[in-house]
Amino acid sequence: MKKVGIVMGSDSDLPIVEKAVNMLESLGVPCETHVYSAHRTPEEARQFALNARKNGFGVIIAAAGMAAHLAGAIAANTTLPVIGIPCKSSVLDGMDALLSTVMMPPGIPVATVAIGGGANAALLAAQIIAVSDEELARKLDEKRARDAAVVLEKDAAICEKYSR
Ligand code: RP5
Repeated sequence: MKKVGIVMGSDSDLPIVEKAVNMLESLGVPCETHVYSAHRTPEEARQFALNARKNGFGVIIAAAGMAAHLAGAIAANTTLPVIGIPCKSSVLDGMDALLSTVMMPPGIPVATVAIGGGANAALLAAQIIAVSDEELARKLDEKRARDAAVVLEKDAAICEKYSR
């Protein structure tokens, strides 16, 4: 199976990235995680992206906050699918990172998830890999069914308690 590459701009992004790592682990999808910054270590970020396909990656997740150029900078150097996670900073609540990540110019796409959306980034990465992996597609279907069952249990409990 192809690996998911996870890159974060700073180790301060780790709480969000851990959600992605844990979700991938629960689905049995291998990942490799790094701290590379578009601004502080641009050459390492570039080399990671340039070599990602030949190093066995199928998708890259890039998490960054503030002037979040990491996902775009990675996408500029690979044609693998890149998923951006905008991370919330202390001053602008993540709107800065959201716009920096999502507003890519035509030609260099970044699939952007919600601010702090580590779990959905992992699920989207898994869905991309599952295009050519039926076993993983089955695991994703099973997870959807489990998640739906949890909601229906809550519905039954709330319906019983609050219906008059
Ligand atoms: C971004 O700047 C990082 O992705 C992080 O979200 C933010 C702050 O980084 P630190 O100052 O916490 O290292 O590049």
